[in-house]
Amino acid sequence: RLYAMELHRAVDQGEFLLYYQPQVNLNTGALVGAEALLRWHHPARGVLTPISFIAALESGPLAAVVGSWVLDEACAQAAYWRRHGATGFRIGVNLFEAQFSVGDLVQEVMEVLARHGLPAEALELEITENIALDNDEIVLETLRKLKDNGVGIAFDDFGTGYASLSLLKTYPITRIKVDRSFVQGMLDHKQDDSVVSATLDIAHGFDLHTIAEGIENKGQCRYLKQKCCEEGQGYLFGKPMPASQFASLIGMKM
Ligand code: G
Ligand code: G
Ligand code: NA
Ligand code: MN
Repeated sequence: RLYAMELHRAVDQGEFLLYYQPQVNLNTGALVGAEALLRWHHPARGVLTPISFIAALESGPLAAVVGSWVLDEACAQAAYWRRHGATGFRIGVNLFEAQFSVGDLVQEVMEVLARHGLPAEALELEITENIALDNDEIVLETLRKLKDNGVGIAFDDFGTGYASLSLLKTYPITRIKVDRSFVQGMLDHKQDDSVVSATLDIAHGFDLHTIAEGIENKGQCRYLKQKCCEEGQGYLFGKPMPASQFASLIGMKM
């Protein structure tokens, strides 16, 4: 595909950037953190979302390199915001599967945290079921060590895969992210509602933290709060935005 060559250039020329989407405590409304989301500032096509390039990136040789960059950049940004007033701020970073098989991810994460002076608790790594299923021995051991070191592990897109429930018992998860497809349907379709309700029940049963994705209106927000979902993320609170814009959202200069 056309993108394979272009991705090399993007890495070399530093064409990737991160957007940040706010995460809030549903009870207090307080900003608790952000998810870092990859964007590609393509010289001809403008700012691209992962939908147009993530498959090419994941199937090529550059996923681990880009993943390392994302981790470093997001941690640097979070450390800066914490130093400038956003105390307790947490950053969510999505992992690529390739990051588990190239080099030592535990060592890399701990070095990045140390370099930026970011406590382990301020970082939450997001994994999907695909990552958990493919490589399970290495992934399991890596995640266990990271969790033992205090790093948060969020199970992304929960409920959309085939094995979400069995993975919960084995994997060292600290938070479930209720997938936005269920959140968006939950007030109109009882099937979606039952997935959301069951997911939150399970999370509570496993003593896991919870966040719901894709909250777009106050009705959804109110309903999730009533179901004791701790945190939320979605257009109601803010779209993914560049760091400069996120900084002004939290009343901070860059
Ligand atoms: O930003 P957007 O909401 O369009 O993201 C679409 C998808 O791309 C999400 O499912 C997210 O998990 C994935 N994604 C976004 N940024 C990153 C990243 O930095 N690393 C990895 N591995 N996946 C990402
Ligand atoms: O990691 P994940 O694939 O879940 O990435 C989140 C994706 O969801 C991003 O592409 C982001 O742009 C998108 N997103 C975040 N909040 C909302 C929302 O409230 N509504 C919709 N439709 N999409 C959202
Ligand atoms: Na994610
Ligand atoms: Mn998600």
